Amino acid sequence: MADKKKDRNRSVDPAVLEILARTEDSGFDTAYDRFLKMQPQCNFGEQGICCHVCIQGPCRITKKADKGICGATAYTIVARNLVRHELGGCTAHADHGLHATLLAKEVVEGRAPDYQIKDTDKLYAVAKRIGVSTEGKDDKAIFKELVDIALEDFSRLDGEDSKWLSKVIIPERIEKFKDCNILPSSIHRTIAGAMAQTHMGMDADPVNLVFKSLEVSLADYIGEHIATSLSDVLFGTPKPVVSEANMGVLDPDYINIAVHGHNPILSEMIVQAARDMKGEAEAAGAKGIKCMGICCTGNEILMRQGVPILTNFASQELAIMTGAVDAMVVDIQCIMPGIQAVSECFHTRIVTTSTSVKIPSAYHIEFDEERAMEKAREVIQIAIGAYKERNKDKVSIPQIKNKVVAGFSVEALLDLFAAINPERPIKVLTDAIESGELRGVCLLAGCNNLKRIHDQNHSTIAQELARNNVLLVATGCAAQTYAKFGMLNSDAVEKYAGDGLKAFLNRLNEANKDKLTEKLPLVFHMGSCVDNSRAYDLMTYMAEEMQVDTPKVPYAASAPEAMSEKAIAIGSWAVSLGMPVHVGVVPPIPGSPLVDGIARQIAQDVYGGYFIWETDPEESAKKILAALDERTWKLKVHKMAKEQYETEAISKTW
Ligand code: NFS
Ligand code: SF4
Repeated sequence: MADKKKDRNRSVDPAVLEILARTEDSGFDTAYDRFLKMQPQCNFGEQGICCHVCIQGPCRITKKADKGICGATAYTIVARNLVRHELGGCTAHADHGLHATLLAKEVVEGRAPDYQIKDTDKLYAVAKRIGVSTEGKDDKAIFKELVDIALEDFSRLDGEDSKWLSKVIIPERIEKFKDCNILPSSIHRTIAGAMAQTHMGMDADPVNLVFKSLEVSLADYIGEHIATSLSDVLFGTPKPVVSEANMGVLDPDYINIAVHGHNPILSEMIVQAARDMKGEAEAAGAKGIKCMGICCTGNEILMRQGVPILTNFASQELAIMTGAVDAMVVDIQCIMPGIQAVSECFHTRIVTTSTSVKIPSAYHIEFDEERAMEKAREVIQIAIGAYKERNKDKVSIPQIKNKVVAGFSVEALLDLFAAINPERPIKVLTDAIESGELRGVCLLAGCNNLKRIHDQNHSTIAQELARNNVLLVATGCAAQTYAKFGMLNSDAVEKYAGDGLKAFLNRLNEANKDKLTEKLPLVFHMGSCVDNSRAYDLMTYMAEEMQVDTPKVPYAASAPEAMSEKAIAIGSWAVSLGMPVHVGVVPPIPGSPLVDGIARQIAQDVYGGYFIWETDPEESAKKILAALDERTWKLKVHKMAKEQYETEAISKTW
């Protein structure tokens, strides 16, 4: 059936297409197959007007029944579902951030001997930002104070404002959040309050619920910022690094271990243990052990260790279908349960490691920070055992991989800029925007979603924006698309960048030529999804340099193929922190025109940021460009007025 084939081939990744093509009728059960079986998907769910908050439901809003059994209308149901989606995202990031904080506590207390403070520069920088004095204290004492502040930000119950948030965003934003009463006190307090507020028979006011959703999103931001900051101290702040990406990184002569999930606490140890256990691998007949990443833990170890990217979210099962993955070691989040069934057709072992992520029939090695290296070695032993059972006849690896230059933390970017302007590095970027060389900055973030053709929105939107001289930063599975597609290297600059972007990057290349081993890429990979906090730090520094509130900065975000609840939480904080946020998959909101209107229009009046829903990639790029141009144009007008009339024409606040 030609049509079925066309639909099943929902990807523009050539490696994925190759695997899909040769498994057309072999009965594999992958996301690409299940997506087809799932059609048509329920329209009530898609619109957000299905409620099952209580078990009188599910209640669906129809022409005949315009209220749920309790009397909840579409706007209540949509807004309440939105809060609950964001809670899903916020709790995931909070758990991740808390895990990093608790590990940091163990390090300080000497209970996690395999980890240490790796980056003292970052420790000092975070301490300075959060307001911890470093005078006369040793590193552990400083780290302890930071950990205490972070723990308090998770657990405070006395209603005091979040300390972490108030230190990392500009004061104008904090005032704004206080005005609207959405400044979180602590992450767990916000989560509990929001969950209670969405219980049956609680809040029915859509505006009040939307404000709560924004408070939840800010709690999400705190969790992310803590996760990134403490991970950098523990594992190092990323610097430019060269690697490669896509299925061709699998090597039939090696034991191949895919690490999948989100948590560097595990993957860092696996990578280290794999290096140490080369001898065992050779004894089993392999040339050694190769680690490679899927999803955000892959981004973490790419950024810090140069470990290659195997694939991104949508195609995680297909990686196993190469027959060359000996073990897929997973921690938390974005792990499709479907990997287990696929793995059973091969010798591949799925190893779960977190007490909150278990998959029936998979191996489970409970990770333990106090015995981290020992546990990592146990996991690798499983991979070595599996390798001995690998069936060579089943191995078929698409010979596709591309060179990747990644590792662009904000610190790394500022370091590049400092080669041109050592006193005020960020001015290199803001000047390029003010002069019109660049049209702005866009953060390309987020997942894959089978509702779209896998990787198509990601790649097309980035190419269009680059052609139009937008500086691109990327995180999450979006960044992995660019890695796989050869868009994280300098060849891509030649191919896709407009003249302004080319000139900007060349100037940086020239100024840093003694330092860089590779020319700069088209898209700057900033890390995992929690590292969207890096992307907002960059916007904050730009706002400080330009002396404006963040909504005036020509900086947009796009989640071209958003899927997870985490993406919804991220999109919402990006809006409340002042970004125009494009989403390439319409979230379940349009069932209430009122809530939809708040998200797309009213949010702008209040916060300066707003959502843009657009599924077509070319149209998406146009809308993002228009959003950036509006801001650059306003900045120009204000600047002219200021010069002409010597007035403070540009107000600092939104
Ligand atoms: Ni972000 Fe990363 Fe990927 Fe989406 Fe999942 S891996 S945390 S949620 S799917 S980008
Ligand atoms: Fe239906 Fe109201 Fe219960 Fe929701 S809370 S399921 S709308 S009765």
